[in-house]
Amino acid sequence: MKAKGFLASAIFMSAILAGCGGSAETETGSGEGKKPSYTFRLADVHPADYPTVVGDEKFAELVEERTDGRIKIEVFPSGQLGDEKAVLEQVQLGAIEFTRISASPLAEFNGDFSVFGLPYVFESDEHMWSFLESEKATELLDGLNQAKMKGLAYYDSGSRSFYSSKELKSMDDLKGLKIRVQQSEINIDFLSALGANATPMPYGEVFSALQTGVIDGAENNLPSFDSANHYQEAPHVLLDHHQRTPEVLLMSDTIWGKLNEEDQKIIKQAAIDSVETQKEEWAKWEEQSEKKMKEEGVTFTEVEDIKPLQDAVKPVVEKYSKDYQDIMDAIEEARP
Ligand code: BDP
Repeated sequence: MKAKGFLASAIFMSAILAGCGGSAETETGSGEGKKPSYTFRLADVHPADYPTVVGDEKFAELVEERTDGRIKIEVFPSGQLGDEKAVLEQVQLGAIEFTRISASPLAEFNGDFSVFGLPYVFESDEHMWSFLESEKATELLDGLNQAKMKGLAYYDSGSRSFYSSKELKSMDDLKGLKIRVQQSEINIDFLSALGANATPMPYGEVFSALQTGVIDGAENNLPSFDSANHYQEAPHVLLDHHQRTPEVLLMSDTIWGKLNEEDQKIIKQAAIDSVETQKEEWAKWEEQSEKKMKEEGVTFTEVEDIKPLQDAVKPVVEKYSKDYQDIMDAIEEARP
């Protein structure tokens, strides 16, 4: 069985390496002035009008403009190229060139990224951004090259809170509930510290798992709760803002290494320049989703005092953060 599995994946791998990945390289101009042209793909799990995809499109537009059309990046929204974990594996191979991804699944590829899964460490969006704009956060992006990825920029993703088909009036109501979480080890420890059962699964499966009752709830920011229709099945929201997990725009390091310096610079700068558009769209969506959810009859309960929660999850934060005290210090320093 094992050998068969290996053979199958070896065939699959060589199919990818043989060029099923979609990047095409040609050369334009002649003689000394020859410049390479490429067509790349960028994967995102969200629908076309979602703020991250608007950011992706802005990035693609800037790259195309600044290379006079030599580098085209085609954005594939709605998880068309696979769930986030599968896409990351393809990015490592260079079979998918770009992706916009949540920082959470990156923890499996680079342990430092689990910092963004630590609960209640950022007190506000302002705190998160002041960290994301620090040197330490740039170092974190750069560290992704060990996992064959090139981190380009952070995008906004607000804060994550719990929601359920069952009434949620306080954190005690979470006890015993099956809650879908992003696929990371930290979330399993975090939920069990709250007395809930973590059920990791890909984002694209959450809606039907809520419908069939496989899970009692999930957790996310409001734009995702809205655009993925989770509110229809889980209309009780408990706003505890437990995680502020940014989005990351990244590229396959294998492909990055094949680009000349001029193109690398253009890509890096275009990613940075697309952040503003994404953040503006994000702010719009946060407001509009909240308004829409209220009109749809979703109930919201704000958790006023997070201190007892911080105490409850302290062992979890300590367990993971001891591996990167320097990052924790930088988060502390970024506190507004
Ligand atoms: C959303 C992120 C998306 C993740 C999703 C999740 O934007 O990248 O796939 O959460 O919960 O907020 O998995």
